[in-house]
Amino acid sequence: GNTAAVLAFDLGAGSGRALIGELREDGTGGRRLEVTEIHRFPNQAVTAGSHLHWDFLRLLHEVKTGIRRAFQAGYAPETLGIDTWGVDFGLLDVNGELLGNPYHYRDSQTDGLVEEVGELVGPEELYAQSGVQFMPFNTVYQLYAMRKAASPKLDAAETLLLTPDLLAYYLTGRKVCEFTMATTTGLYNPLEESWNKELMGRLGIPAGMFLDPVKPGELVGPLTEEVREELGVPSTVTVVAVGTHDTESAIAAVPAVSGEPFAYLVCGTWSLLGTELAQPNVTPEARALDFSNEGGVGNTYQLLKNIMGLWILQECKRQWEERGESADYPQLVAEAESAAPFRSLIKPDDARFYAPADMLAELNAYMRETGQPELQTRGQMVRCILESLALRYREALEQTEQLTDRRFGGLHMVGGGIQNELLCRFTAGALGRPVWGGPVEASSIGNMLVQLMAGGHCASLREARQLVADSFVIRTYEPEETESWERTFESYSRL
Ligand code: ADP
Ligand code: LRH
Repeated sequence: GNTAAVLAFDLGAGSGRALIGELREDGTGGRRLEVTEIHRFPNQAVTAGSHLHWDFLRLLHEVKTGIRRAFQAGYAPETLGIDTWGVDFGLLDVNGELLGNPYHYRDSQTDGLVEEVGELVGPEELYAQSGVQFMPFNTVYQLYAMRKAASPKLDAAETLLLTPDLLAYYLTGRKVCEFTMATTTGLYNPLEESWNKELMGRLGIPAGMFLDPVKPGELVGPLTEEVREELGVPSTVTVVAVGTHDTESAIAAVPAVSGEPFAYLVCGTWSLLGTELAQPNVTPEARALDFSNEGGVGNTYQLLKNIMGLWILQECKRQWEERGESADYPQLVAEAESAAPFRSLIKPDDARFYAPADMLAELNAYMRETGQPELQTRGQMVRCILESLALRYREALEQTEQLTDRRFGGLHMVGGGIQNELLCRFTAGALGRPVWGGPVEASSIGNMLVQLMAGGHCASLREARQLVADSFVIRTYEPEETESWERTFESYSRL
């Protein structure tokens, strides 16, 4: 059919949202996707004892609230889909009950485990069998941490469900493992297209709790009767396993329609920069540059670099607000814009910025250690973060080109971070190439696109991306000040 309504839930590390997507005929033979936000909620991590957790039940509650509101507002979505951040999971016991509260990926239980597992298994082997960048939060390290702590939950677990699948389970009663999330674990072998049971055996991770992955677009099922009664909604809505990893949903919504290879940056809490491939690239070159191969929508693999991203700025903002200062994003960006350019730089991926207790102090410790002037004002700090990210994007784009023998004419930027137009401008300058910004709600939109494909409303990923290009304003940023950026890139590279 040519018209349809779908409901997307997109849960990021900082906030979650529910959006309705309506496919409409535009009166001239074309179609448009119209998007309306119906619910938005914070996602706040909670420290309990010595661990950092997600507030999973609260998130389930907010998802249910979103479903209720959609129907109350008069929409009748055919399907709904849920995408979330990567790597995290819950464990279910034999009765299908959740064993404890899911851990937050920034929990310190995985400190030092990249090195430890590397020594046990060999980094070459680990990379060749997973194609995943060595990040402390990868599911493999979280499960190994639980084994080392002799967690009884591991032995009691019958099924492991990654976060979006866990939410879908409590809505439908059906347990599935969606492919794009499976590839973030470090335990899935993309070349063999199967779970790496041998690795699980070596690390003491129970192999029996993993379900065979299903591809994006598979139907999970209708809402359970309990959920329908609780929310007062009809039985017509079906849950679809979309590209349940938010990054993959966002990439599905990149409005690249030329048919040529393209580069993208999914810009949110994290910055994911890369390009789309038909097959994973697990060569020693890709390992040396520490790139990930993440399973994507539409039989793709995404060769991408996970960059620390706007997390650094989020943490500064949180600290300023905790001190009682007003610090909304437009204000911080304006202060950065009035600060002097190219004063101080950081390497954003330095492990010290991953989970410091005091980000502001960490930034200045970095300045002292690298012989740069300390950051005295908020504007200087924000400017330093944004300029450094832009330079890091250039480095990662060049590495992507090196690994793929491709040359990109510009960079597509999507996600919440592109509301920061200064960052888009800086990125165009640092690259010396245009940046195409949009859409902001890329994960939700990509989530909708897979639902539309599952419902027979869109024939292919290519057609779906054309729909994005036809429906949303994409803003072009031409490079400015390229000579200064070029010089600064040299200083950055010497850091
Ligand atoms: P997540 O990865 O949590 O899903 P989002 O895609 O929602 O993240 O993007 C969140 C980021 O977007 C924030 O860290 C912030 O830097 C940026 N951002 C959000 N709103 C604004 C705004 N009004 N102006 C500038 N930047 C913004
Ligand atoms: C971005 C993201 C990213 C990583 C991280 C844990 O939201 O999904 O791709 O996996 O979160």
